[in-house]
Amino acid sequence: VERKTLNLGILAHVDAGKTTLTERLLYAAGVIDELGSVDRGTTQTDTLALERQRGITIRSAVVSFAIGDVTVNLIDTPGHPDFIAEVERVLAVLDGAVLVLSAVEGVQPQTRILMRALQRLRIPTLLFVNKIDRAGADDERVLRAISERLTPAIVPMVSARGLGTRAAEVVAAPAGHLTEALAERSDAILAAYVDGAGVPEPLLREELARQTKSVLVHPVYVGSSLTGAGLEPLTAGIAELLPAAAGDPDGPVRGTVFKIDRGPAGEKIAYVRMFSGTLRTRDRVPFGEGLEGKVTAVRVFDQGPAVQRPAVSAGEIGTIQGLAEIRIGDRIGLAGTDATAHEFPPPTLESVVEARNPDDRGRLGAALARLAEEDPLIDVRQNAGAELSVSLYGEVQKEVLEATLADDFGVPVSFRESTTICIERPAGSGRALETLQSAENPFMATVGLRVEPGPIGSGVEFRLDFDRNLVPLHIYKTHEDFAAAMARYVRDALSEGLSGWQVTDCVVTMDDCGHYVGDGPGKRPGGEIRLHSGVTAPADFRRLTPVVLMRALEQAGTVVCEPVAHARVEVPTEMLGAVLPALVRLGAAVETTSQAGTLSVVEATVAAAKLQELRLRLPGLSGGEGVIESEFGGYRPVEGEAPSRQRTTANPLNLAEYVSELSHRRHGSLHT
Ligand SMILES: Nc1nc2c(ncn2[C@@H]2O[C@H](COP(=O)(O)OP(=O)(O)OP(=O)(O)O)[C@@H](O)[C@H]2O)c(=O)[nH]1
Ligand SMILES: [Mg+2]
Repeated sequence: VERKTLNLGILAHVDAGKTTLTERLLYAAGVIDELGSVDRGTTQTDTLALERQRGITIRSAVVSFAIGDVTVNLIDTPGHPDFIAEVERVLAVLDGAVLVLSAVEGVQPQTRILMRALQRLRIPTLLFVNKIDRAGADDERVLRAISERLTPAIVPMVSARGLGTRAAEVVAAPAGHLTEALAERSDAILAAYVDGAGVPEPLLREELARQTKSVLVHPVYVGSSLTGAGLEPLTAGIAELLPAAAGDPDGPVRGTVFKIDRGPAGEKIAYVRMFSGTLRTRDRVPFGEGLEGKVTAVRVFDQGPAVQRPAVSAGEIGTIQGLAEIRIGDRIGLAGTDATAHEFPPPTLESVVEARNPDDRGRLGAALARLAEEDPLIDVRQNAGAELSVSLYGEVQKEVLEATLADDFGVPVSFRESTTICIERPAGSGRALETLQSAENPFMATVGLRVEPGPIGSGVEFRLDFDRNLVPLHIYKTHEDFAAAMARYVRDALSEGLSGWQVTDCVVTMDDCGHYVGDGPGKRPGGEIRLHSGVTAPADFRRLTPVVLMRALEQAGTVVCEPVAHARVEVPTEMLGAVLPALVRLGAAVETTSQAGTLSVVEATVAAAKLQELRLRLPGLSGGEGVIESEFGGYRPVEGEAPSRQRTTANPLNLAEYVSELSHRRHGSLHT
């Protein structure tokens, strides 16, 4: 029998039982002889000291086991929203997923966020309602919540008995339900069902697998990772209903890096999912943005921990060593990164981090740079005042960073209070031009740029709009190469706008272009400040772009916008009189108020900066009975005075300073 591979993600709201389920699956497959426990800190995943201390997963982890002829590479992910970036990177490499819920808590905020991402990416997903042994477990209620709040396209596979006790167990759901659910999306099954003849079991399973793999339905299992109840049907479902990895091992090499670890000597270990081709030890491969390197070691996950192998092939997950500059999200075999549209919102907080011992400053910078390789979203910044700051999802992530810096890098630090990260959007349109011949242009290039507002959420769109013959093909291979390089320069320049925040939701058009290749004395440009002479080089376009773009932006003006959250606040109705005015005082825009029995639900938009205050005040306002759920809700213009942020680089609007910093940079003095 040919073996198949399934790359399976385990996703859920925090504490639903992902790591416990992982342990249970490894045990059932015979990979481990003894069951570990999250509460004792003895599981196969959750191996970081911090994970064991806190009993939560912080980093995603890969383990491998077999179900019959299927090798399952399971990726256990963190459920805490502060570590959502770990989940984001994993989504790109999955063939299927199990979304875990608790039979007590049911559908939780993160459950909805994750399910939406899985659906957008069309990842076949089984649902597992865990913890049926716990007091308060109610599978019927959770099933209703699933169909109301996650998806109506569910197929209950089992039902539970003796809920809320250690003896809770599951039995197969009646076949009639399955037939009914599948008939909705299959004419053959519908015909047989209407006939009343009954559909043969193998045909039903086949149709269920087809509909699951096509993401038309989501089979739902229930059970307990703690007692093992319901694990058998779930395991069978994983092997049978989710699609095995496809891809040609003889095709071109193509893989995606989703995690980076360090070996004992500090060497990078990149986790790669191969989609096509075969990557061998000693192969030279292109990766990331135009880089290339030689693979010095390959390990492959195959029914246990990763083991040394000569090669990793299409469909497999392996680790590779030797590519010193590899980063998370890099593609291997093909240039570029998988930095497609993000599935989850960016971090909205940032905090200045200081070494407690001033002598540690240099080591802190190096440690943060290394952590940023493992987690690009922490986005380490150093401003003109030499302060280091990182972006964050929340306070738990901050505590974890603090502990990691102290424990793993020997650098005790303190964080300042977190502040929110704003963005800038252009207020109108602007245009600027610098030409090759002009006296004040220190660069050997002509660049004309127009900036206009784009649709909300559209990011930065870049276009070329000038005579194609003007593209400097002596330094860029093709028009496309030039367009891609310019788009990169533009995006880099927009990372700090007029008020120091990232500029987004805009369209930038390059409407003039010029270069100098030394074909005649008449064209030699003048200029007072000159960084180099001779023909136009890519650096001329790279350095001139921020100058022109910032001038265009200055003309357009920008609006500083702050992150907001959609909050759903549930309080006893008699407390509404106290809660509503408090919301308004916090600047919240109340959208709806509805009443269900003795409870009222208020939906409101709140500045992310006020959310923490609301969380802290709610217990007092609601007699300890308020519940708040919140979700990123985009950005809205700041009312009143707009906050600004110190730049990390010289402002291109001050040309003398900008040029002076560039020449310093060339000598490496500003690099950290
Ligand atoms: N009673 C009961 N407790 C469970 C079950 N599964 C997990 N738990 C407990 O729930 C807690 C969280 O379990 P984990 O496996 O760490 O949950 P997780 O989803 O991996 O959590 P994060 O990775 O931090 O999001 C632990 O105390 C587990 O012992 C179950 O089926 N029944
Ligand atoms: Mg976990």
